[in-house]
Amino acid sequence: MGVSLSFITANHIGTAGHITLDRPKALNALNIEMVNDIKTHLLAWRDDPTIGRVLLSSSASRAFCAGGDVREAVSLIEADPALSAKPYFKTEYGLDLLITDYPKPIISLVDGVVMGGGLGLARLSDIMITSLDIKCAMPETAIGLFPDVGASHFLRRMPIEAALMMGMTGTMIGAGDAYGWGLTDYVVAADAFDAIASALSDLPVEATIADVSAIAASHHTKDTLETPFGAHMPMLQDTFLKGTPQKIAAAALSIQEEAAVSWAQALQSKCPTSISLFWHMMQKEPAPTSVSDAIKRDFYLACKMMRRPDFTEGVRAVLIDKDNAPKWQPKSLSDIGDDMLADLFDFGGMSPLPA
Ligand code: QUE
Repeated sequence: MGVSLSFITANHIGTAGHITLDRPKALNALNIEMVNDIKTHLLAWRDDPTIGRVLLSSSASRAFCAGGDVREAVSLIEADPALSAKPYFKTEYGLDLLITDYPKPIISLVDGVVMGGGLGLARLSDIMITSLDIKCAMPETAIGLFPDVGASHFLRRMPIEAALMMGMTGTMIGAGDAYGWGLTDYVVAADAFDAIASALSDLPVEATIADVSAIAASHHTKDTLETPFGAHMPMLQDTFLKGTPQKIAAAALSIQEEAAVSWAQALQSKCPTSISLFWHMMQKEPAPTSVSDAIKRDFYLACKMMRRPDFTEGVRAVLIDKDNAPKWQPKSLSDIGDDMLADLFDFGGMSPLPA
């Protein structure tokens, strides 16, 4: 009807490019159109000598970004089962690679929900600044996918037991634990975002990451941050360092503490293939040597996982019908053998993510 709606805004302010995610009703879940719009601006600004850096933020305090729009991925699979959701993952991971390799500093300003592909955007940025009030998770095991967007590289900033807890159970953490574990760089009051954005826009074009960091550091909170999970390090080690996913689930079941009970519940109810894939990727496969290597491997894995019934079933159960009762195939951690994992990590004959 001649009305064009865009789910992002892009503004050139001072020496900075500002990209603001603006799809608040979907918690800024990234659809293909948004990803392509972000790419277009990043590519134009990359060669623009009047732009020194790029800021990524959200128009709504409720959410920075809830992840990829996996409902869109599922509708692509239903429309063309042969092509499947390949164009969707190509587009999303393509943006992740562009951010990773971008020659100018990218700074994320993160408030509210930051999950999955949203945490990817935030953490693949050079500097991640969060508010005191974030809800941070890699929840993909709930939908039969796996922690992707380079998570097998960037989650290793944290202690491995914390990375495994986040990726296997999808547990949400707040700003204190994200900072304490090294996932985010700075924590500031949300009402400081405007001052930070304006200071970052006033820097000279040639300003460095160190100049950006100095501005972020000057706003870093003086409050003592709460670290509810940091207080549980021994329990995290007694659970997530116990060996195979089955052993980890058994260890969680044996601890009568609220946090461990919720881990046990997650490990019993979320997708067994997703949980096993993520554990295997973190503990058995060689660690990726760079975040772009991790993203490229994620593309192969996503191509395998989107053709399994668990992905469409998980999205149906959690996001479409919302019955929260997915029927996983296979249905338990004990059903997943080494042969199945070897097959998932065999990328022979597959096409790589285009550079
Ligand atoms: C696991 C996920 C996602 C999720 C929930 C999970 C995810 C995602 C969304 C989401 C949330 C709100 C929306 C939307 C999508 O939820 O990746 O379109 O409006 O994007 O348990 O991986």
